[in-house]
Amino acid sequence: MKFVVLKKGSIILFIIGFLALSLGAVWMLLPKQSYPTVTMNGENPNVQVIKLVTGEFSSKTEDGKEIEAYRWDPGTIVVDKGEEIQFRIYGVNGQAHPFHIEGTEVKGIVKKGEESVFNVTFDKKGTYKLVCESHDTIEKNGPMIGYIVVK
Ligand SMILES: [Cu+2]
Repeated sequence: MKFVVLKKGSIILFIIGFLALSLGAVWMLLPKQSYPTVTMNGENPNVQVIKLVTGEFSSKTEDGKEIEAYRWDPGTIVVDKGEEIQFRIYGVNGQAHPFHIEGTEVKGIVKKGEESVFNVTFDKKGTYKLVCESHDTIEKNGPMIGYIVVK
């Protein structure tokens, strides 16, 4: 008759190994995509939603001249390559901002009190400019240019 002799140490090792495998299996089954600090789209969790507004800085120089600059806010956005992004841009300051994103087919207009919604996926890494065609330079009350960093 043969007996299998189990030492206390080997039983503990077996239990630890079993627990590690179980935890690994649970971790593998968990959903992989999470953006803890960015709003997710409730209807489609695979689309990352980025919300912006149009803003305005205004001031007066010492000789009484009014100066102003329109801005996208936030002005810099970081997204992942190959990820579907939904932009939701709400018009607060300025009547209308016709825009395009350089290096893409994206173009549209943001009007005061309205939300402009479009989806875009960036297939190449780089920094893309969101350009307001009415306010793209300081002379035209800009620069109203946002930077989309695709990593
Ligand atoms: Cu503008």
